[in-house]
Amino acid sequence: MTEITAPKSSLTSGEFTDEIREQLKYTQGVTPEQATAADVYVATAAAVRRHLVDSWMKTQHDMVNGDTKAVGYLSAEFLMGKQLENALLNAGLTEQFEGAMKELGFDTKDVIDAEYEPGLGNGGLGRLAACYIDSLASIGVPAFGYGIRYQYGIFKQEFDENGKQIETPDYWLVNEEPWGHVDYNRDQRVNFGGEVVEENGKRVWKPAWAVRAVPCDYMVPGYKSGRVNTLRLWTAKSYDEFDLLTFNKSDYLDAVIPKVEAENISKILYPEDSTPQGKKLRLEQQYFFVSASIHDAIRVFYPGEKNPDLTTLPNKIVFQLNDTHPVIGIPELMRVLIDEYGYDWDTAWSITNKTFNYTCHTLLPEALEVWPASLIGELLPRHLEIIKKINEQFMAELKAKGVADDQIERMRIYTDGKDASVRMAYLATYGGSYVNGVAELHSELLKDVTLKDFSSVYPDKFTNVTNGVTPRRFIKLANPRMSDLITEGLGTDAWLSDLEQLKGLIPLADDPEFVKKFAAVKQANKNDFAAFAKRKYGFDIDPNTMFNTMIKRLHEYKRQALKILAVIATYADIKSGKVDPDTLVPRTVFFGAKAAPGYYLAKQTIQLINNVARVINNDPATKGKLHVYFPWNYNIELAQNLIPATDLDEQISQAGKEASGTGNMKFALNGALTVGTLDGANVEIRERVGAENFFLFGMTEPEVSALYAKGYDTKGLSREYYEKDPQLKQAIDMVADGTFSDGDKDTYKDLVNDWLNKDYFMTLADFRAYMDIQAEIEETYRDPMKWARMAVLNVANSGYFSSDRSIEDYLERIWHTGALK
Ligand code: NBG
Repeated sequence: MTEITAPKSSLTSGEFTDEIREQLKYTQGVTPEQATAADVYVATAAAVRRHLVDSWMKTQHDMVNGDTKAVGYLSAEFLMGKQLENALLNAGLTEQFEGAMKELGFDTKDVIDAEYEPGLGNGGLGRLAACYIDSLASIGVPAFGYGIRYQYGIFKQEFDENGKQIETPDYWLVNEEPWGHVDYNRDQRVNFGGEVVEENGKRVWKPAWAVRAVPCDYMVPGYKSGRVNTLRLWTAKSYDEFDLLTFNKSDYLDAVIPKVEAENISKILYPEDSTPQGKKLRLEQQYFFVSASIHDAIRVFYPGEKNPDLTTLPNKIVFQLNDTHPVIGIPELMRVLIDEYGYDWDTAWSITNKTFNYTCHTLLPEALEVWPASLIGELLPRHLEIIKKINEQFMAELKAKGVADDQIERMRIYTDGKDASVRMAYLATYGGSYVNGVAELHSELLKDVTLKDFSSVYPDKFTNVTNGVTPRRFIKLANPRMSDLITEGLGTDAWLSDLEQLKGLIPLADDPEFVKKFAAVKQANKNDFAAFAKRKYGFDIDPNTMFNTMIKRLHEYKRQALKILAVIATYADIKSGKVDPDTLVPRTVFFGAKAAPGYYLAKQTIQLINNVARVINNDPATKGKLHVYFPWNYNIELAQNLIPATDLDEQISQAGKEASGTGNMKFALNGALTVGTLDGANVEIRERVGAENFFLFGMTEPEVSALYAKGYDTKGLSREYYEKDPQLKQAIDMVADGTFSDGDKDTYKDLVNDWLNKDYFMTLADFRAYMDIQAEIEETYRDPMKWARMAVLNVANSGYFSSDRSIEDYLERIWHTGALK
């Protein structure tokens, strides 16, 4: 085995140029003169991979042969973002790349732009998984990310001429994808359907069909660790490419049905699940990648062994269940141990229990998956038997512990009766060792509300790991100017692997020179963003306005509606002459958000925002004072460009609804100030950056609960807020009267109806507090040095929110393992 290769700082630009030339010639088959930016991108990717291969192999070798337990991060989503710059950074080849591009006559931007961003995730949960595998590799913990290589990622968002969201398929594999290595020789068979029969006193699953799971491996290079882990994403293939008999009968299309059915499993991220077929496909996906991954881990850790001693499995790998999507892994491992390897139930249970842990990422009941037992029975009959038996054992255990009958009933994993179903969160809580929430408040609410029955019986299972983000991508790559300034301020760049070192910036907040430089960095980033937005979207943005940003999935609980109502209210005040626009802080408001295709009110909100933008941006009355932009298709690239340019970040969810948030961390770390509620990780951000450097507003979680108890959403109490607040009333009336729909009063009627009669997420109840805090924000912004000082203190005190720290917490509290020696 070769030694761990430290980043190749010794490689010259000239040598790297030659390596790229060689790839162009032998892989791409083009001369440097013929090459396009896309060719150079592919060739560079291949050249970088070569520098990572030795470390990758060495890491795998040490993982299997050493005594350090590995982590298997099972996740339906990995939202990786573009790979090239990150791989260059972690391979220590950034400068060589810049030199090589000069020599070859290419603009680095064009080459980086040629990469198509893979969208194999929806939002925070998938991006968190990507940050975590970056940190695992950077700390040197051996790990696999296990997931699905969807052929289509999250939809591509466009807006039509009415401002409505249009979803188009995101065929990210349209061009050569140079990062993944498809490994047909390490495939796995995944069975489905059929029945379970009794044979020699044993339950035997006779599946009806099978698909072939083919892994595609992505290297996950650590930053300056010399370690490279693996992201293994599975593709579904058919064992029957083609049915010749059918074809010969001239049923050409029917001949490929089995192939199409098999390949559908990895076709698309989160298929619409409002139909029974959609539900079935989702469960198929979940089982597909989890089953393949579990078998893969056994193959990796017990190479060539016919009768491996799987009682040692928990010493080899610990599986983290990223939300409920991979929870079918618990009965799957039981089945593998009992049916395939002959272990008795109790031994299998003990192994399984030690091997799995569960992270919950939500408090919204609808996001905790519950599967109809009939569906599990149809697709995975043996698993349903095992789940029922787990449930029996569980209930007996609870009884033995003296738990009251009504509580035991509430805690059922498997619910009997005609709508029998399986509660995946409960299965995960009982079936694994630990359960964690993703921010302190969230973990408390999980313990005290959502999973209260469980925490009362198994208090030691519950813990918290507050989310984090990787500083490599979200500071170093996204914000090179600020990174340089930080390095200058601290006299070292060691902060990139130990983010708490940012604390060293605290004294510099009182150094006017440093604060001025910091403000200049922000301004330069804003100028850059304006240019980027012009290039990409055709927007004409004034970089000398306050950049006020709200980027995240579109959901009622996140309350984009609150933001847009506040914008409308300000607009109305200008129009009516109540406010002299010259007294306002000029502001550009940015939204970025995708709405789930079937989520009606979320889509109406998008349409409203687009039309508010259209009306305001074309009104001379607000010119230069208030503008709204909604760049479509929000993705990692947009985040990396917009976050460093933002002055004010919106984290305004209804308290008690946002499990954590991770955007909030990225903004604070890039010197944006936050306006936010006491929700999710906002609470911890505020604690750390200091209450005086955070714009807090709105009801707290207990206040929200109290207002529900009064019947806020059921008795239509929101209308009282509307009636008594003229500014709010005017804003809503403008939405209703057609101001933003060319006079049509019907366009937003469902949205308006919802606000006035239900308003479950209490947008109206928090409106006044929100307007008041915005006034305070304006006052603060008028003093640029004060604002910049607060921003410096946000950066200096947010080091805790590095995903390296989150991983250290997982290692200590849940995984009980560490870096390779
Ligand atoms: C999301 C939460 C966010 C959180 C991310 C990552 C799901 C189910 N949950 O608040 O809404 O930051 O997970 O933990 O996507």
